Amino acid sequence: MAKLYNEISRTFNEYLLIPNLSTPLCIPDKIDLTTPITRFRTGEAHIRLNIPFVSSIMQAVSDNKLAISLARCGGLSFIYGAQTIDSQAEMIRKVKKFKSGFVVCDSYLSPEHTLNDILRLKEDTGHSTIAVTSNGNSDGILTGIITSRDYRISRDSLDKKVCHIMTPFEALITGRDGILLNEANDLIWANKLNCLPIVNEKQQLVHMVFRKDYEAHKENPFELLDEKKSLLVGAGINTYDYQDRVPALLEAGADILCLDSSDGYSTWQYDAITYIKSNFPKAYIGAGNVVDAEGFRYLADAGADFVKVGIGGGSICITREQKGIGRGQATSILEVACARDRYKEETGIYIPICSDGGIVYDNHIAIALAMGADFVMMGRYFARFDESPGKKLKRGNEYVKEYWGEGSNRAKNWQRYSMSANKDTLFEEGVDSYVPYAGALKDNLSVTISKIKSTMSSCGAASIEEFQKKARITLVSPISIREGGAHDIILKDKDY
Ligand code: RVP
Repeated sequence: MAKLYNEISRTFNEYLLIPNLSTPLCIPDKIDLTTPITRFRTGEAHIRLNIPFVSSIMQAVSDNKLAISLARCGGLSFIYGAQTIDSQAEMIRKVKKFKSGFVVCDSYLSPEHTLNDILRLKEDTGHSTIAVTSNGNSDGILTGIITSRDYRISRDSLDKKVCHIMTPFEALITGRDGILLNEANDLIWANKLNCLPIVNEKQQLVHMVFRKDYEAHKENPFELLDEKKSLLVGAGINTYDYQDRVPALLEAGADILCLDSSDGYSTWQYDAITYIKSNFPKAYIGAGNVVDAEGFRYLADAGADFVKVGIGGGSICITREQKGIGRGQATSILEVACARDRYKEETGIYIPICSDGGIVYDNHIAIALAMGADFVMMGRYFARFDESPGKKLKRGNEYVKEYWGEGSNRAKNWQRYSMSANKDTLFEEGVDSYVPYAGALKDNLSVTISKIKSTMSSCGAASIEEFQKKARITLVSPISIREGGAHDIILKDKDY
């Protein structure tokens, strides 16, 4: 007969935290949000995030642009794996090459192009600074720079050639490749420049530094950096082509990998982890997703560096509806966190767990951490921002961004869902949707972080570890949940 669980499977929304004594030791400014992402024994080196957020392994979420923005704020992205090995490796390379304040130019023309070409390119890229090179490509010799101050649309003919519009190389002040950001900024200020092209010994353009970015790059205290000062980045992999994909991603500089599957309690994940650990002993690899102690233990024994928890809770996910499998996210985290703590007592090894999917409100993040998650993975949350790959569209009076599940027909990520190498998925486990557009990642993240710190202050905790030890959590009735929002009043403004 089937085993029937006695307890109800619950979500984050059904719980609240009871405040503890707050003291000057846990005011928001003193709160440390760093958290482990790879397994360790006490005192052993391991990778830590500076904030407990990672972005989902999804085509609508984690490309190189979002990865750069999130790592600059202290979190980490797992670049989506449902793409060719080459293009995923290229995205990883772009993140690793990113240098704060050094912009990679995306607008090139040759001296023979015309003002018309300038206007068209500006429209396409949204950027007004254009590099002029001998062949019109990034590998040509830099011959000049164009900015919008170099031409007047009302006076100049659209046929006017770029070579007559640009500021020629000889008249430019440039920096040498290898220059430090503060040296570049000194040159900008001393020469009253708006933009400083950085060139290599072959006179090719390698970067540009802009005056307008000065403030933005002065300080990013939580940037997640490796020992060479490059941003950290993760990559999603599958259980089918890892023998080819993993070496390419590691070669490109991926700092941590994650097996991406809707159901990770499988022999395929075990085999993939043991293969990767024996062939690339320095590689870090997360695995999942699981929802119970057995699943956790299986992947922990296989050698997973972290374990991802959650089936069916994602905002775009219809796995529970389609297959009847899954578990409430809160119940899953509580059980897996216990299993993780037992594993630590037994073996001395701490394996971080990640709560993946189903975060609707910022308070759910705090509750997930309090329940034992070391960090959270979010898709919908990040899909709303400028930096995500989805298109921004206007629907009625509001702006939205596209957000589609990896189990949708649009994503065609059969490797995440299939248990055989059958590329024809017969049913969808995800939907194609919109999410409200929310602006820049950094602005939104800073509000979310303030809320989490404020919750931790109320609970008397100055670190995530302390929060997990001290948290007191209560189940709430449906009526109490209703009481949690504004109620029994007439709201003046719905967007409060
Ligand atoms: P959410 O943050 O609630 O949008 O959930 C994102 C998570 O949902 C992902 O990290 C992944 O685990 C899961 N997902 C992604 N695609 C699908 C699907 O199509 N069913 N589910």
